[in-house]
Amino acid sequence: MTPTSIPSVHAPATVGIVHLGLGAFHRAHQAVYLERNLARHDGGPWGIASANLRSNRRLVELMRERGQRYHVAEYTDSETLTLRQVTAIRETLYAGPDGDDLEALLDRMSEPEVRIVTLTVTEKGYHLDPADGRLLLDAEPIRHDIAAPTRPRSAPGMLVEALARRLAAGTPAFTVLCCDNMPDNGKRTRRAVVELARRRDPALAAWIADAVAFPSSMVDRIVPAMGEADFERLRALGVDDPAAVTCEAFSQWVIEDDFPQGRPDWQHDGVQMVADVTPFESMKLRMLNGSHSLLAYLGTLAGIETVAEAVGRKPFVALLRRYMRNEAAPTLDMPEGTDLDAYADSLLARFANDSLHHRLQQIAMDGSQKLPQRWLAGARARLDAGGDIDCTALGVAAWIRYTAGSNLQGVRHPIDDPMAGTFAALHDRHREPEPLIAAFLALDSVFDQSLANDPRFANAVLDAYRVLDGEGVVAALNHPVSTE
Ligand code: CS2
Repeated sequence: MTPTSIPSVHAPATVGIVHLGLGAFHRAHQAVYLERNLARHDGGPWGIASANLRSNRRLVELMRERGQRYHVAEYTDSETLTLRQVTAIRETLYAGPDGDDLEALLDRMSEPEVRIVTLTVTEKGYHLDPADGRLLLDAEPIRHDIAAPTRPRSAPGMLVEALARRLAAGTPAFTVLCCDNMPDNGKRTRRAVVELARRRDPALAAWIADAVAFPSSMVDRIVPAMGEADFERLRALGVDDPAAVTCEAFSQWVIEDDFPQGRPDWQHDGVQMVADVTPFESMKLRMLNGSHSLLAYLGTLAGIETVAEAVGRKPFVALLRRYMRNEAAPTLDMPEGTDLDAYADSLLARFANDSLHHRLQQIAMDGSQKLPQRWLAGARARLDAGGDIDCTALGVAAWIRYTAGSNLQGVRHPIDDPMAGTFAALHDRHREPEPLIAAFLALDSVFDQSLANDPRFANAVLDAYRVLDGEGVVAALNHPVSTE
């Protein structure tokens, strides 16, 4: 394979964006859009300073050691690869409790030149109740940030402290752009920040509510965690870069156009600027992420390791088609001209990209934070319309079985979820399907109780669980539970 190489050639940009969450996704998505922007302008005011708040100090150091230059390997398929050098990230910081860059980060966030703060801190990084979006005042980092607001640990805490400093200095507010997979992600972020600020100073909270814009956005690019085999493949092509990321060629970013302090002209870089991102966000969450989660739990229970391996099996493809056509697409209210069948086809093609080793275990993590927006909101809408929810019910049953910590062959897997302790206790206490399912559905921070108490939903989950646990994944896929 001879990759197409795109070097980074622009003049160094000044920092105008601070990003919280220097993960693989940020480096393969937002930074690539900004790289294009800087290439068009030969530098300019929109370079990025990017920080990790809790983990991966090593990556921060690696980026520094390498002069903040890294590669993004974009695979169309096993034959076609674009290798891009990125230098849009000008500075990396580690502001974890054991790090020393917290002040440097807050200083950066207080500079007048910084006009946008973007975030990819995962769903749980906002410390909001997944079911109803309230700030979790009992969460340890939030309790910490209420007690010691000038030395924050959480992402909302960083935003509140930086905004407080800007207010005190008479510096205009920055715009906050959430890039995590949540519905109404701007509104949710706003809620977290304003509620936390209110604990500190109602006047500060009122200023934030009034002066700070929180546009919502939809982000999309499949960026699996890097494994040794991925680095090895790049080394074989002459790229020895421990900060490299591998991803698919596809990428999409839809942003609500609400940036009172200005923004990059990234509509020329392939970003869709819209008045309302809601339909795009719901489409992506329910169709793409919803399908991903179905594969993650059912696939892992069947002993399958990657997305591409799962969609290489007909019953899984059939399940995804049925789920998308009958349970996700009918709940979406899309702009004129959107072709959801074509979207479903494109998703299946993307999932089949076997150049990506996208591990199901990676997608399976944090289910408690993901299920409400991926499956449960759609299921509620489907039941209200008298429609099917059997694929979703099977997914929920698979998730509950998955949280027992082993697959159907008895192979153990770790449960990476803020509620892992609760799940373990429920599995310990309830050995029979009926009380177990009832106990899980009663978790009101995951399940909207009007859905959990709807017998059509509860019975379908219980039936699916029995088939799955008793007869296996193939039987469950071949005999979908009827919700009639
Ligand atoms: C995945 C997403 O890990 C997950 O939960 O569903 O990271 C997915 O790959 C991205 O949202 C694609 O844009």
